[in-house]
Amino acid sequence: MSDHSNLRIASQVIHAGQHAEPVTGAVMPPIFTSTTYAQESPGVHKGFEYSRSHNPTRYALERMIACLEGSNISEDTDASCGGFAFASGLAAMATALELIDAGSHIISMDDIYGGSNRLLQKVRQRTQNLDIDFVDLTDESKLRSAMRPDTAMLWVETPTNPTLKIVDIARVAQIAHEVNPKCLVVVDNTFCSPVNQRPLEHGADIVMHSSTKYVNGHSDVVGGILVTGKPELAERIRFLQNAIGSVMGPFDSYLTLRGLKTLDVRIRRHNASALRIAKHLEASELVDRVVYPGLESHPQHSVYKKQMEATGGGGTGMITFFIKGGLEPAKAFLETVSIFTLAESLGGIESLIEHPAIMTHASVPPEQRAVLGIDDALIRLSVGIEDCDDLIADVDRALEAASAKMGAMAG
Ligand code: P1T
Repeated sequence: MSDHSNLRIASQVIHAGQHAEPVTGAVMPPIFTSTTYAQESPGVHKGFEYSRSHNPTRYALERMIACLEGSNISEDTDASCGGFAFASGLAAMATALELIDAGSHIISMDDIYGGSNRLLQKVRQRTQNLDIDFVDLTDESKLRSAMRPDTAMLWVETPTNPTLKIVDIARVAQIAHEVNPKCLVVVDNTFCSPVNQRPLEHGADIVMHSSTKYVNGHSDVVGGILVTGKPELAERIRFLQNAIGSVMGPFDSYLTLRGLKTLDVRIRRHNASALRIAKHLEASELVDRVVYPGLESHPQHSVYKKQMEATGGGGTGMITFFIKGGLEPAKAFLETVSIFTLAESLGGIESLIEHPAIMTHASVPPEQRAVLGIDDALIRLSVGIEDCDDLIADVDRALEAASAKMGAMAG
């Protein structure tokens, strides 16, 4: 296989880690469904024994995402170049958490996906006796006071779900590694994809994705990814992926690889449309506040400029905004849109809209939601790749409905 690490990302998403299938020359990898592989003599085989441990279709996806995230591990060192695919984003996270011992101290970003929060607080605190501190990692002094010499993991999500805070990965990785060089810095890169942000380049040890979102991009596969650029960590993750067994299946691996091939063109459109819509919402007097990395009003806009790629827009297709008047106008907005679908999830080609307090973040304890500002006025948009003028017209209709509701409430 030729080295694709020097290509630009728009070329990498087509070629990275890919080689023609050796028997037939097929350009796209076949979907290898076989669960097991014939051996010539006990223990003598072609590198494939059993499909949980090794699957050629999954390897093709894993090598691709590893290269996109900037892992330099060669195929000779690790069969999937430090990339690992799982049955879901949470399965990837659960496997990453197995890298640390029972009773470990872990610091997590305070604002993270509700399901990630639930896995930490409602499962691993009990089963792994994890000692977890939720910290606002946009404030370095808070991280410095929370870090301990034995802190085993720093869990970063950036931009965060749903309030789109941006954590300076290089700074927090440096601080964590200064206090404990062995602390594993893991970055959930779901809201960006490697086109907009590559955390390994900023000092993270591991990148995680819910590939259900931008990486697959078509809202038809649930999956998760871990990538590391460190061979020793890759060996440990490979062991855990096989030992725990929550692997991505061959059909899902094929679909996700197919989706990845258009990642660069999709992301360009997501970013450009989201920037336009964010500016449009910011100009509306019915909206209290818009949070979007590419807007100068974003509190961490300077970190965005340093760390994320704008890629034709503002660094992501995700927008969060607070509508005036609270829950009733918010509901009117959510019920009126017709191109945006009211649904959980994000990162697909179709536009989605949701209400985090009632939907994706209902599992976050209400006191914590209040501190994070996930209130009834907060609406989250995942801007798809439809014609942006149609999306803006849809937003305008919904704003009118919200305005009518506000008028009725005042009257
Ligand atoms: O749903 P799953 O593939 O298991 O991934 C979980 C996950 C992890 N990390 C982030 C940042 C996420 O956004 C998610 C899933 N999020 C949603 C379903 C959502 O609507 O926010």
